[in-house]
Amino acid sequence: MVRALEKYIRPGIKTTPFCPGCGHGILMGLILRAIDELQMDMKKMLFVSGIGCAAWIPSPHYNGDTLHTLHGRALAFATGAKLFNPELCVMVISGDGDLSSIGGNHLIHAARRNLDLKVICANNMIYGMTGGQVASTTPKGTKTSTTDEGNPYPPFDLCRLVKAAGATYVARYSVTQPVALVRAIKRILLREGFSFIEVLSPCPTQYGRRNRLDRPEDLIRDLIRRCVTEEEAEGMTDEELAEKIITGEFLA
Ligand SMILES: Cc1ncc(C[n+]2csc(CCOP(=O)(O)OP(=O)(O)O)c2C)c(N)n1
Ligand SMILES: [Mg+2]
Repeated sequence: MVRALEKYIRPGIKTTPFCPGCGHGILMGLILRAIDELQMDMKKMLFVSGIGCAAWIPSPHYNGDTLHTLHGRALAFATGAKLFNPELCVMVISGDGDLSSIGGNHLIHAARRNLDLKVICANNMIYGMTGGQVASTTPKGTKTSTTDEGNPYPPFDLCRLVKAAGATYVARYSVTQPVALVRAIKRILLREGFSFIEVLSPCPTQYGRRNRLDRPEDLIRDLIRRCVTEEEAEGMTDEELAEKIITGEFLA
């Protein structure tokens, strides 16, 4: 992370818990870059996370108010904080398992109510912190510690899910698209209503090594190869699209 962003890190923090090649550290820096570019007042912000590797992104690293809550319940805490103090800019940063597996019901109902919350879901498509179990976002066929022969079920498309539920801003970017991602984070910081960004974040330790992508650069290259825009996707056959991930702003 560049020195200019160090002021946003809580004094005394020297390391992060992230493995080499984990995308969560990249995301941690990009959120701070968006905050810095907008000169947001950290005293008017609250960062809420649940439990998981991704939940460590704001807490304890960010030098502001953070709530590190219960697994799956980040949105419930965020809702309470926002209702109690509507002036707060409340940003939820948590994992795919936390927000959409155990926390899936909170996610759809927060979107349905169009609560003024900024939600960033770090999607590594697995339960990283607890040993690489299958999640609601794990692609069909993927090997995990609980699906040795490949996940038999299709994953949630989180963007379509929250859009259908009532979110008013929905986007998906990968940590390999930092410029577009920072732009999207700035947009949600400046708007009102339920805003959701799904951020694809590689996990070499739990996802990669079971799926022949064990070196950090393999997963990064794989993400760069697979991410396409909606326009690029339009000209592709179903077969070509099967392994692609469509990124961009889906509702703005
Ligand atoms: C009620 C409850 N159930 C299960 C757990 C165990 N647990 C902690 S984190 C986690 C999964 C986190 O996955 P995700 O949100 O995707 O974060 P990642 O580690 O992948 O970044 C699980 C199952 C828990 N802490 N509490
Ligand atoms: Mg995860």
